[in-house]
Formats: sequence, C-alpha cells, structure tokens
Amino acid sequence: MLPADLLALPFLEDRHRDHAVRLADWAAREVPPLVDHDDVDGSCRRLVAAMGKAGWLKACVPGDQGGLTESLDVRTLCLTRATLAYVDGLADFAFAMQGLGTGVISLFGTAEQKAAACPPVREGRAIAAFALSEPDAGSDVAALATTATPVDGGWRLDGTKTWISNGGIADRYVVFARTGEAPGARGISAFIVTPDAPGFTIAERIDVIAPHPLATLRFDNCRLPSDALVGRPGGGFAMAMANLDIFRPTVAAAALGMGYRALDEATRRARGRHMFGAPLADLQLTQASLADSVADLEAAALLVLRAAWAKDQGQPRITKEAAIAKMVATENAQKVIDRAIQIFGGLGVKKGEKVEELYREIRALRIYEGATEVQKVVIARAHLAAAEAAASKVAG
Ligand code: COS
Repeated sequence: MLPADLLALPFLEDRHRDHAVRLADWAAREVPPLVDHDDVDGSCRRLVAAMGKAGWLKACVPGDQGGLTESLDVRTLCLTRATLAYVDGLADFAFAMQGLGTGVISLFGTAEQKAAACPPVREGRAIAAFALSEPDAGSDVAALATTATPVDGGWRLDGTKTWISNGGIADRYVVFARTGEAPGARGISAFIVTPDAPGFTIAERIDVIAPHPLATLRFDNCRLPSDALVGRPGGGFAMAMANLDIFRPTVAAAALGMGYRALDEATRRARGRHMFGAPLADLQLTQASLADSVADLEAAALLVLRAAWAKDQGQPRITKEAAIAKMVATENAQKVIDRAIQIFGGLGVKKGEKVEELYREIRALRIYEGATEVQKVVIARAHLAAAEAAASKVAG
C-alpha cells in the first residue's frame, strides 16, 4: 500500500485516492494466487484476465473505448502501476503492457482500429505488445532497420525486433518499421500485426533475471493488409515518442511501488530484529539508511506526480518531466532496494525473500523504455533548447 501522505498530495484528486485504495485491497487479495514466477506466460494470461474482469484495465483505454476518462489519465496509470508493483512485478508488467501496447492505436488509430483493439484489451480478453527495439536499434530508435514496403493490397514487413515484452503471448503487436519517406526519424511508420500474419515468427524467447514474457520477433516477407498502417506514413517515430511520454512516468511509478515495498520490508525487519541488545532500528546507521530511503522515495514521488499531473492538465509535451521522473525514480528505487537488502543481511539475498525478488525486478526498469543515459540526453536537450530560446529572446 502506498503511504497515505503520498496519496494526500495536491497533484491527486479524490477519484485517484479512491482508485488506489480499492486497487491495493484487490491486489493484496487477488494477485498472489495468480502468480507463479516459474510460469510467466500462464501468470500473465491469468493476471490480464483477472484485471480485465475486475475493471482495472479500463485505465489503459480512452473514454470512447470504455475507459475511465476521455483521454488516458496518467495519474491513474501511475497509481495503478505503483500499487501493483508493490505487490508483484509481474502484475505491474501485465497491466503496463496492455497500456503501452495499445497507446499508439488509441492515440492515433482510426475508429475501426480502435474498436478492434481496445475493447478486448480493456476486458482482458487480448494481450498487447509494443515492438520498437531491434538488435542494432535500442536507445537510437531512429536507426531501426526493419522495413515495410508497399505491395499489392498492403505491406510487406522484413526484419527483426527484440526485447519485445509479451512477445510470444500477445494477440496484437504495434510494430515500427522504416517506410523511407525521409532518412532517420521521419521515415518510420507504425503497423498493427497479429500473430497469424504470414511470415511472422517468434525467433527466440528471452530469459532474464526477473522473468517475464519476452521475445525476439522475426518478419520474413510478412504480409499485412493496407489497414494495418496506424496514422500517417512517416509519423511512426513521433507516435512512438508520444506514447513513451505517457508511459515513461508510469515506469517511474512502478519503481516507486517497488521502492516503497522494499522500505516497508526493511522497516519491519529493522523494528523486529535485535542486535547488540536492541532493535536494529535503534542503531543510528540503520536510521541513516531508512532516512535516505524515505527521502529518495518522496523526492521521486513528487517528480512522478508532477509529470503525470502536467500531462493530465493538457500540457502537450511532457518529454522532459517524464524523463526526469523515470531517471530519478528508477535510480532511487534501486538504491532503496539495495539498502533494504543490507538491513536484511544474509537473508536479503536468499531466494524467495521479497527483497531479493525486488532486487532482480528493479534492474530492468533503469533500462527499458529509455535507459537512464537516454533520459539524460532528453533532459539535457530540453534544457539547452530552453537556454537557446532564452538567449535568442534577449538578443532579438
Ligand atoms: N513527442 C512527439 N514528437 C517527438 C517526441 C515526443 N516526445 N520526441 C521527438 N519527437 C519528434 C521530434 O519533434 C522530431 O520531429 P521533427 O523531425 O518533425 O522535428 C522527431 O520526432 C525526431 O526527434 P529527435 O530529433 O529528438 O530524434 P532522435 O533520433 O535524436 O531521438 C532519442 C533520440 C534518444 C530521444 C530517442 O531515440 C529515444 O527516446 N530513444 C529511447 C527509445 C526507447 O525508449 N526505447 C525503448 C523502447 S520501448 S521498451
């Protein structure tokens, strides 16, 4: 459960507070029996179905598709991820991918594309995926090499995507490919691909330290109908970035949920474990560790809510705010979890302990949806552009 003082912050409204409290209650009861970390495919299918049935996936689609609010409410997405991540990383993952995998369609798709994709995702009947990264284009998205060529009646897709979450279990992928209207970022388009598309195969399932469904996808003379294209040709890069603007603060929120869980575990341990004749919590070095963690999490929480609030207020771009939130929250949560392990001592690295699980879970968040280094590039660019604009105003 997220701390009450976080939920009391003025960035949130009562509907958010109510959502977070109800979800925390549901997740504590319903999530653990659905999760088996040795069967990530089955767990994700069960989690998606349960979250759909309970109505939580409504947060992943806009109002005209049965969502909670007219456009995606980033604060609701953030609170949902933080609350689920507090309970289990796989539950957070299963929720997040429904949103990230559908975002481009709900933001830029035609009425038909939205009607086909959104209701099944909202009801937990279909699993979504977002396929952007490639073996030679991770952080540098504009370098992607998968091609989409116009052919009679549609498109032909050739290339490889990797690190694709839900790869192998998704019912619908949004795939980015080079269509060549211009070099670099302006020559990329987005396509909807279903697993039955001829020429589409799962080349490899990828096992990682905190397992979740992950795969390399292969497109070999893969044929798509003409209505597979989302938005305008050449608009794919900007659509991917706009989707990431919405979901980057939610990665930060997931990190926050994991960090708060680690802090609660560490606090419980520090109060219950005796050493040198007193509870660990009486030792000043333990107090220093807890204080650093409280401050790291509260600072991150403010940045997450600032970014989400700005988007919900209608600020057109929150690129910088989202990048700062993601960088600070994921880096801080990693430190908080590491400190929690230190308080647990040897038990902290024992398989099956929650803090050991969190230590593995948090690591990928500093990498996916733009590694910390990419966020630094984004932040510095925004800062320098603002400085340039201010300087020209003075000069002009
Ligand atoms: N929203 C809307 N449009 C955006 C945008 C955003 N957040 N960010 C960039 N764009 C637009 C730009 O305005 C620009 O349009 P014009 O050419 O019309 O001016 C275009 O997209 C290209 O932008 P830019 O020049 O910044 O592209 P770069 O190739 O230099 O971008 C970074 C570099 C690093 C910022 C980008 O590749 C990135 O975010 N990489 C990380 C990707 C990532 O998160 N991968 C994980 C995959 S999902 S797990």
